[in-house]
Amino acid sequence: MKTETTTMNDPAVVPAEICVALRDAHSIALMGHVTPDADALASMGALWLALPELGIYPHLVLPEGTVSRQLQYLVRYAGLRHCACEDLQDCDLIVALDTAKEKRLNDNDHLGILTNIPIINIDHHTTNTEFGRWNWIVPQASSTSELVYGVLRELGCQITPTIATLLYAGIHTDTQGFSLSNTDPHSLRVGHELALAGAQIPEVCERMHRSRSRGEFELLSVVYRNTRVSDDGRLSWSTVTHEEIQLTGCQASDIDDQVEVPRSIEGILVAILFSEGEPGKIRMNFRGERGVSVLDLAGQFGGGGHHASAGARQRGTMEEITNRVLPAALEFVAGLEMEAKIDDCP
Ligand SMILES: [Mn+2]
Repeated sequence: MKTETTTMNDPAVVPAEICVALRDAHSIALMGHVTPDADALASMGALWLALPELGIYPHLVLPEGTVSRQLQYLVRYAGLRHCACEDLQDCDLIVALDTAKEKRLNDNDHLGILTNIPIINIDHHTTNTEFGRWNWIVPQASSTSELVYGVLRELGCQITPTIATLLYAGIHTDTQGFSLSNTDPHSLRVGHELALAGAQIPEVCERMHRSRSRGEFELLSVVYRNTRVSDDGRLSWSTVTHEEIQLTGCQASDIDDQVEVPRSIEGILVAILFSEGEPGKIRMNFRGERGVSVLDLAGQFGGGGHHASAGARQRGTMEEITNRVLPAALEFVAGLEMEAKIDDCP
């Protein structure tokens, strides 16, 4: 289907066409990406809660079993409910949120029903393929939640404390508590406005940072134990095999931000976590520090995402994939013209 708008760059300017399309719709399917994170859940949930006020009937496509244990509190808190297939029969619009590619949509059984329905695509992934009829892709935005906040404001929706808490959780997570390089005046301003609207910040922080299960804690200890650093101190990586994940009692959906463990070492420019959620399928999380873009590196292995945060998947054993990826990663960091240490930290 023909693309009607692609507006980029400014998280504060909501394309008018998107608001018109939302207002004109009768029944909407809200979708996020597979293994939804807090940003995807919050973006979907906020629209789901807010749109009925405008006489628009949204349906959440959020198949059972796709939300990690750590994020189920958001589902419970906002009372999010996965729609039935028959609910989607009358849908005249899809809103895709936080999803870089159409095939990453978390839609399982629904795809058949939803073909040929126009899509509004709201996202902040640099590698978004602009698969929608209307695309609002803002790589500079901290999160899709930040963009959804703008949409709700533009539509004149009330930002209830529940909606504020959801969106705050989305922004908080994608900025890691406003600590990553995507933290800027606009994301801080939206955070501020959400706080004023009643976002439950201490609860979000406790859920995000101090609510690990024993299994997730064990999984982290495996990631710490398996962390390695290159001789030049620029690359760090860790691995978790399917067997190791199973031994901790965790599942593939529990692999989320554990790449922060190898990333946390001083002087690291690129960190990678290799995880085998399903036997023979290796997922890679790439992170770049101090402005280093890992997009090209992830792209070499069929992946994508953001400059500072990208992912890829490959089939093979852990040994095969690390043997394939690590030489490329070592070569990549060796080629970076950058000192491995910051001398004068703020
Ligand atoms: Mn996001």
